[in-house]
Amino acid sequence: MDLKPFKKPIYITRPILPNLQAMQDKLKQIWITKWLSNNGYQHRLFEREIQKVLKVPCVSLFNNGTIALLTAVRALNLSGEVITTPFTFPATPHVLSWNNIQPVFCDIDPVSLTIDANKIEKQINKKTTAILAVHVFGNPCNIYKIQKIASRYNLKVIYDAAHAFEVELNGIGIGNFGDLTMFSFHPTKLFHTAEGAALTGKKHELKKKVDLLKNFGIKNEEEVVEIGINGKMNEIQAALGLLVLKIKNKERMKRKLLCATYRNCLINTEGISILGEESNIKNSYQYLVIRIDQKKFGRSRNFIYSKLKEYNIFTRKYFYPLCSNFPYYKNHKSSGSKNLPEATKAVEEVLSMPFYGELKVVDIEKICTILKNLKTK
Ligand code: T4K
Repeated sequence: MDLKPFKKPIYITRPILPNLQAMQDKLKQIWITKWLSNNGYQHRLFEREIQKVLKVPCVSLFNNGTIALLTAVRALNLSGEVITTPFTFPATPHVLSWNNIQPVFCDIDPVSLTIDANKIEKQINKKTTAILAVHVFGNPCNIYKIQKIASRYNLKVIYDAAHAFEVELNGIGIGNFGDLTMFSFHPTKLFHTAEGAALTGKKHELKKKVDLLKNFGIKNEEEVVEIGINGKMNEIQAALGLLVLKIKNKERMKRKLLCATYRNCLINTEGISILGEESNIKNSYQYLVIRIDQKKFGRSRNFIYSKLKEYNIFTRKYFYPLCSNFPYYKNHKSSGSKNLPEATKAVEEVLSMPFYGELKVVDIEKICTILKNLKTK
């Protein structure tokens, strides 16, 4: 096998794009109507389609995932403290701080890397109003245990499902759990609308409130009933979403094959494991994440990350550094590494590998061979 550096950079991901002519046809429709935003035809159509795909009772579309989360926090009237994970994208704790809420960091489960439900209760106090958990890399949280705790202490639950598009647990869409769930449609996601997102839930009254909040709180021309924001998805995003929906299954199938290739190539490599696939969970095929045990592999994650760059392979250290180590969070008592031993360990060991349908099986085989050759003998 030719192990020279790749000629073109290999990124962690590339967005899928519909046929350009199909998009031009959509744009033509939009041009004719001159309706570009504010719950137009494409938006209404796309919202209905997404509801079916995610198998949820209620959906509200948004301009991006961060604004959707920000709105979820408002819609549920959260205040005081919210328990969350440090092993996530900055958006997760930031939406709490932007709402003047203290994020309280809880350790993660060493296998799923989601919040450790067994460690949540000890962080609850009088100020706690909710749990904001992340289905990180598409791995579902321990939702039944989290729901039990939330019911016992009368807490709200928000799920950040930015990575969990179409994930199902025993056939149930992941957006049916908790009070509200956010799905991101950023171009780094398997399914995307260039920028965009959805909030899902079960209660129609709550959807009404979310829809008001994402539109400045405007009820009608005479009444503004909430302190809202502009979170609306526009017609071009919605039109793109309708077209990307048609090609996302093909991308899923390609990624399934690439995932199997990574597994076959790395299965016997001591010190490298791939984050799990479970039979009762429909996989999002969003990320392909490996974990490197430095003692067994002989090399650190950081060494591998840097070395792969020399081959034009651009992996990502998601989610390094832990959010609890950001300057404005690090002095909180929940941020100490003693409180977060598993997160502190995982964040030094995980690496997100190139994973998108444009890659060929031979590319993955080459990436894995280069990786395996880095092992100390
Ligand atoms: N919660 C969680 C758990 C999240 O992971 C995220 C976002 C959010 C909340 C917030 O949702 P949004 O507000 O974004 O909807 C990216 C994304 O910007 C971000 O959406 C995502 N998570 C995060 C995990 O990844 P970066 O800074 O790593 O992306 P960037 O620009 O370095 O792109 C990575 C690679 O993707 C590039 O090297 C090449 C490729 N790429 C990227 C873009 C933007 C393309 O090929 N085309 C593109 O248009 O954050």
